[in-house]
Amino acid sequence: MELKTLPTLAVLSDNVTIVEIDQVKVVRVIHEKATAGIALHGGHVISFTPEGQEDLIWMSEKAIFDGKTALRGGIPVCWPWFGRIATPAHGFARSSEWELVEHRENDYGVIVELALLPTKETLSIWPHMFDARLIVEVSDQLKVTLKVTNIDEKAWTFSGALHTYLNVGDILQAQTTGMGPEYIDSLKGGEICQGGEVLQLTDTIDRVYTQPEAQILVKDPVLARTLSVENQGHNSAVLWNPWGEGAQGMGDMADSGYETMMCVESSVHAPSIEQGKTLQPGESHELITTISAL
Ligand code: TA6
Repeated sequence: MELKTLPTLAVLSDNVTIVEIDQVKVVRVIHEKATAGIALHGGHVISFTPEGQEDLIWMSEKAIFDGKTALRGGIPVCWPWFGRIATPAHGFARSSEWELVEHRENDYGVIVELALLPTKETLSIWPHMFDARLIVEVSDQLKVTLKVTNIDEKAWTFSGALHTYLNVGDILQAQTTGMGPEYIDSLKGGEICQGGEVLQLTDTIDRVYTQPEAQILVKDPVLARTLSVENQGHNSAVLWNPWGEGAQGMGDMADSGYETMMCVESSVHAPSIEQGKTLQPGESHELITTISAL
């Protein structure tokens, strides 16, 4: 995503400006360490490009920036649930308007904080009071923290994911390690399976790995780098690629889009809306992903 050339709508500081892509406002960070974009629609990171690198994040050239549709690519914030266990799929956070609450910067990098608070609409979908923050730290690496706090008088339960689309040179050549030995295969009706150590994809994949290692590595010989994903506050890591047929079925992904992306997600997976992580009134939880190129 070429952010640097977009016209500036507002200047917030030396490193932080607001730009617009169609109907979506984007917080643009330009720092000597890296450039990044965070859309207010969805609280959605759409780009992270450390100086001298290709973007680490894949964004669909056909993503729909109409301010309503969830963006295809980037880091969708799936919350307060993951998947199709309720409607809308992956929760409402990724299609809600977030608010920019803070930005700070120094020589090390820039921190941008967005907030999502309950509205009439969110309460009609999910009747709970919450305070959700997305803290995006842009430096040599990208750290994204989804911090959710229960500000209700009763406990509530959530699942979710930071659904990162990684940018790879060629999916057929990318080698992934660290996903762990066991996965739930969403393409086989949730069957529990055992996996190999090195994954090199040749077809569609949709798996929830239940024992991921602390660091997941994606070796990319084409872009001559290895991407590192380190997750915290999760109970699983999802690996997804729709492959050709899946891409053809999506209006917002080019038919060949699957060839250069791979989702490696930090997830709190749950089989139903009643299950997941429960927060008592006043309690918070942080779901984190840290991404870098080695
Ligand atoms: O994370 C994997 C997944 O849940 C897949 O099942 C796949 O459908 C994908 O997310 C994308 O979902 P979306 O609703 O964005 O089309």
